[in-house]
Amino acid sequence: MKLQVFKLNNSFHITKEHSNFYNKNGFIVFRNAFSKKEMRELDQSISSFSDKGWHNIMNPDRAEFLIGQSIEKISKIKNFNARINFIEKAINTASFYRSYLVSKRVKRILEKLIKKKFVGLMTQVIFKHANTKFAKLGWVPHQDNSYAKMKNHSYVTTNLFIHKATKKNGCLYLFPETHKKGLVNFKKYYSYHAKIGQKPGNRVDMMLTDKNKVDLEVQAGDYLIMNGNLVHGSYVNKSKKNSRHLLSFNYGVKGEYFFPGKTAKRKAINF
Ligand SMILES: O=C(O)CCC(=O)C(=O)O
Ligand SMILES: [Fe+2]
Repeated sequence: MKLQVFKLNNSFHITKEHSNFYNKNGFIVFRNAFSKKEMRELDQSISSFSDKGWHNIMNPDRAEFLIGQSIEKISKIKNFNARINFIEKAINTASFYRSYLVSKRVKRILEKLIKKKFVGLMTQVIFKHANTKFAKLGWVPHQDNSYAKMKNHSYVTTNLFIHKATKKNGCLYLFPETHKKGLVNFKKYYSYHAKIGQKPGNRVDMMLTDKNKVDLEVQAGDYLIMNGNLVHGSYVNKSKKNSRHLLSFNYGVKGEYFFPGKTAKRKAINF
């Protein structure tokens, strides 16, 4: 199946057609939701916290996570002032990321599209930086809700694409309409903690065919909104020159129970 993307106008007007597409397919991609400049700024601010292999960064909107994932880096900064400056940068970067997680724009899009009130739960940067160890991880078909375990389609993943993504540089692939099955059985496996040579993701116990698969070849600034029960995965980045960074911002219907998770430590953040 070919990917259909929807253009958003400047006032982020969500139509019945958008809601119908989302409800039927379990996802929607909006073009122009974010500017290339915004994507560059988000990317630049997080790059100070990447490690040598460009491992994912969990919850960049929380200073304690940015600092906790940079301990090695911080311990190498011998100069006192430089160390304090680094921590100050972590605090500023976290609030910059938080401002996107709970932005008016996201609130408007989610509430109009899904007609529910939401809270922010977690964020993650997934790099697949060209020619690095972690570029070689491709996620097996999984449902993001296998981690949060929310009822009634209450878990929603959104992805902001920092870079143009293609099959070659590790784009996502989706199986439209699979969200209709709800949360299915799966084989528990590593995700954030996956090591080189492993295939991250809680693989779904479901028959899937390539015929029903959509490759999510997108532009920088595109915005994916996906039902937490939609089955998806991703390719490895084989490109020698094109990195594929994305920001994953995740939400839950306000007031509904979610599983916090040992690593993600989801918590309700009000808009
Ligand atoms: O960034 C990717 O390639 C896929 C990541 C993903 O699906 C996830 O973290 O749940
Ligand atoms: Fe996922």
